[in-house]
Amino acid sequence: MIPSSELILNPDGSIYHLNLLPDHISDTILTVGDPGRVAQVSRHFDSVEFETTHREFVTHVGYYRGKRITVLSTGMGTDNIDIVMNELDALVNIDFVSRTVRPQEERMSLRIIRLGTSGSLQADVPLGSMLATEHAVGLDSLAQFYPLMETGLETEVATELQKSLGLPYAPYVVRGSDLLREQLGAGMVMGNTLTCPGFYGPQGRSLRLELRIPNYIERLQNFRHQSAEGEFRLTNFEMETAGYYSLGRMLGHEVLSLNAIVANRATGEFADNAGAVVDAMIEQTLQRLV
Ligand code: R1P
Ligand code: URA
Repeated sequence: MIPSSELILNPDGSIYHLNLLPDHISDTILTVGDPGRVAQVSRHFDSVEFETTHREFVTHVGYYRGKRITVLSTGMGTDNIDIVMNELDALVNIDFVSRTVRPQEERMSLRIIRLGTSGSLQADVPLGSMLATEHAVGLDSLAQFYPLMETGLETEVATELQKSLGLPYAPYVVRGSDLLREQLGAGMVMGNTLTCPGFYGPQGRSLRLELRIPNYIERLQNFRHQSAEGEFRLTNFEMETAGYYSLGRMLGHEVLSLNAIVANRATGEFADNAGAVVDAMIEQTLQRLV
């Protein structure tokens, strides 16, 4: 039995941070960083059957062309993704009455799709692109606390990137769901996404503080790893994807991160129509889900 200090339920039986009951969610979940973006998604629904808000976690559940879909905001950073992934998994794979993990044959695999914004690292991934993440590279520390199993290629990339940046620790590298990427990412740029524990220094932005790693952006732009699978390069920055991909692998959920490119760090531009780029990605994803 999982004690109430570990599996924390609110007085109405809902899970602690997300404020959701098991019946509230669907098997397909769209996640966004910005709480304001939840309505940007659900305004396309035929109807909304349930809404709740707790801290940065805003949830709308409804129907899009007859398909039940949950859209949920996560806030920023992989620390929030630790909460979102563990609590979503608990909603489907833990019995809240007996406080026990469901047997393997009763466990459910969710489809979780991040619809986020991102900054491109490469000049040939321009503003307005939509990018589907193949590998996530975590510069944050979340996966250090879990038994993440990495493939040979993932470990090689992590080790080389650590060397190339002179980092005191190895990043973690995780490939996401090929199935979801092929289904929802068709025609998009396929990329390898660097998940950073911050928007400024960790993404090489220096306003008043100098950065410790010299030529940080150039090192990331020029990083290459050759393998039988081809050439690996880093394409974009954001703040959540590696959290999703690592916990998705360990918990058994299909996860995909889709990125609307709103900044380009190679050319120094920021999109003046970021909202429209995100809208296009939302509409295309909804259409592909039904
Ligand atoms: C930073 O501005 C935020 O934007 C990106 C980053 O991952 C970070 O959360 O994603 P969202 O637009 O989904 O929040
Ligand atoms: N989100 C990020 O994390 N970085 C960017 O440059 C743009 C959006």
